[in-house]
Amino acid sequence: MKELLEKIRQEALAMLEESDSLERLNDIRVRYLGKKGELTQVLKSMRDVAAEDRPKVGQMVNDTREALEQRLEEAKARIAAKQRELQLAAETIDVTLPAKRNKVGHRHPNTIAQEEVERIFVGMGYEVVEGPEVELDYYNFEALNIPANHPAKDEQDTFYITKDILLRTQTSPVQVRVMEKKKPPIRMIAPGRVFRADEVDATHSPSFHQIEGLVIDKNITLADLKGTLAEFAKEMFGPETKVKFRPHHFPFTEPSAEMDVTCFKCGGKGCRMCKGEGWIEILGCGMVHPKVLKMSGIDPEEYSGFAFGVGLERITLLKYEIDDMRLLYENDIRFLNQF
Ligand code: 2U9
Repeated sequence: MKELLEKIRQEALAMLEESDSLERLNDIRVRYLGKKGELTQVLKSMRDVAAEDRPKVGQMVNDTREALEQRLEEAKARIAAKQRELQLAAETIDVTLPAKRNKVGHRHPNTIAQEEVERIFVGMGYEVVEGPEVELDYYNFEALNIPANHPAKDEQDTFYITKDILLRTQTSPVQVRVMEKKKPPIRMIAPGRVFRADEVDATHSPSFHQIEGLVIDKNITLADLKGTLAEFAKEMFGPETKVKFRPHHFPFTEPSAEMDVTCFKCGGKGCRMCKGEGWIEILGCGMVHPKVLKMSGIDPEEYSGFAFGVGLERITLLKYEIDDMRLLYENDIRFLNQF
């Protein structure tokens, strides 16, 4: 028995010395100490040992078991340390290598133009306000003095969801909601997506963006409108930019006008950009109609205001001299990479 135990011990220890993986260690453990392992078999055969020898033999089996378990643990630690060493060597990072550049892309030209407009008005103390793209007919039309029989309300121009709910055709409803909630003074711009049932071409899309502005306070006059928009034009298109106002009509403003800026390409002489005119139409504007103020709970006797609206895509196309609006929506990387 003693010889057998010594043989098992020598054999197992030699195997442990030579093993170089945790899987191999496990195999050795199972082979000697497992349920059907060699040492376990010896333990089972104790029945055949004479009663007076049993304690001694039992002690020897236990010693062998303990020795094997201890060596097993040592081998485990040795192999784990070796593996960690190899792993660290394989994962060494050369911090002197040049860094790989991350491709992060950049903002869309429309976003760049929108943020530029926002920056200018925020600098003049305006708040940027957003509102829902799905709107009530009341906020999109009624509250803006656009009566039921107005051509803009025609099914052809507006995407209706139900009789009373639609996709907003302008961002004006955002301003109406602010007027209802807030006592003047109000100084805000409302940028956002709007929808009109237009066919797609170089200058039209069923979904485009506007930035509208609204100022309401005591004693606001046409002079405030002109001064503010002239300043905006200078900041946006260059300090030499001049503006001119042509009378126009909008249901929500009275009087109303369209504003042109001197062509920032030729300075007003006339070129391809301004189609020889020297002037480029930029936005619509006017003094807020007293009816519009009244409908949203602002007393037109006490307060007055001005409003304006800019088509964002128009500004983007001009700024970057792009001749087709569709390019802004196609997301062709060869086009977008240029900005
Ligand atoms: C309230 C009162 C008045 C907003 C205004 C315009 C003039 C205008 C166009 C520009 C190009 C629309 O995208 S476009 O086709 N907009 O000309 N918008 S005044 O007037 C308001 C807004 C809200 C309560």
